Amino acid sequence: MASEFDLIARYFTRTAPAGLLGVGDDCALFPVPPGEQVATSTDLLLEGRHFFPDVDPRALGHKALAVNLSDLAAMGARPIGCVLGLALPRLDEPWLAAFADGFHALADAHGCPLIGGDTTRSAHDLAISVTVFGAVPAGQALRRDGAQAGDDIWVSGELGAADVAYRLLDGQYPADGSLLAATRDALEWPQPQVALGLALRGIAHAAIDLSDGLLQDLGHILAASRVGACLEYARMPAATALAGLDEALLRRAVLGGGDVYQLCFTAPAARRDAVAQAARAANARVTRVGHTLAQAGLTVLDGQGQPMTALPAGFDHFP
Ligand code: TPP
Repeated sequence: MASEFDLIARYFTRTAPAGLLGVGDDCALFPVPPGEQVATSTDLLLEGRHFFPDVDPRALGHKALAVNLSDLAAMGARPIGCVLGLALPRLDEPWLAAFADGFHALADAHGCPLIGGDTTRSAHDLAISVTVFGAVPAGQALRRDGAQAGDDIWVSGELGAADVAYRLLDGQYPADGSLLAATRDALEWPQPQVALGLALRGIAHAAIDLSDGLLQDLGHILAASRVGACLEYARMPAATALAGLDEALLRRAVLGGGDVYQLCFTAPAARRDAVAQAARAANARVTRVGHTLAQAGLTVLDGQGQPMTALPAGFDHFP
């Protein structure tokens, strides 16, 4: 029978990069370059609420870190390292090995080594908590409160696929194997836009990731920055896989669908070329979807230029 220490040694201990003290002591240690601030964020993932019990453990390991790296991306912070808390209802070593593989692969890809954490047995469902640490030059973080009236509003990547995959797996939509195959990676293998966040430092006025859906998350930027916005639905980068979807469901997925680890950001209209260049450098797709206004409120224009009514609400744990 493996002890907690065996499990940690087997699956979660890697040689820490030079200059860091990783797994093994009571605390991890990492240096912060002079003139930089630490950016930190934590996300809890619960079975049944954030993921289905039968999800591929490799994908789950990837996503547990990805949703946290996405928060660093939204702030324009460079990853330093992460810690992992695991509450395991049972000991299933093949499951744990696959989970650790998915986690470490993304950690390696982003230079964000696992430097500590805690593993316990749980009498309840599986719970995963990841905390990331990043660094950003003092005063240069992308925040929610920096948008100015007249800014362009941009989103990265495509919208809507994760919401559709979730509703298919949840049985809210009739089974559709080809639609699920075309949308599932967006839900289970999100790619955090860390390089884009870094490239947007000094260009974007404000940024956020779209974990709770475009309208809700953009709403946070607008509230913090005390501005309003007008979006054009026809400009939205709806995922190509959703081409045949019913129009009302498509709107809900694109405007309200959560679990999208892409960025929404604002930038001055005079910096469009700089935004395009940043996106190229980061190998990211960006789309201009509207602009901010001095007057509070959020309007979405339909294809005919008319304000849409009954806008979707976005994701809420306590609806
Ligand atoms: N139920 C399951 C089983 N899987 C899902 N992916 C969802 C529901 C949908 N869902 C879960 S969390 C979430 C969504 C859309 C949004 C993000 O979660 P949250 O805990 O609010 O992350 P944060 O915004 O704090 O980063």
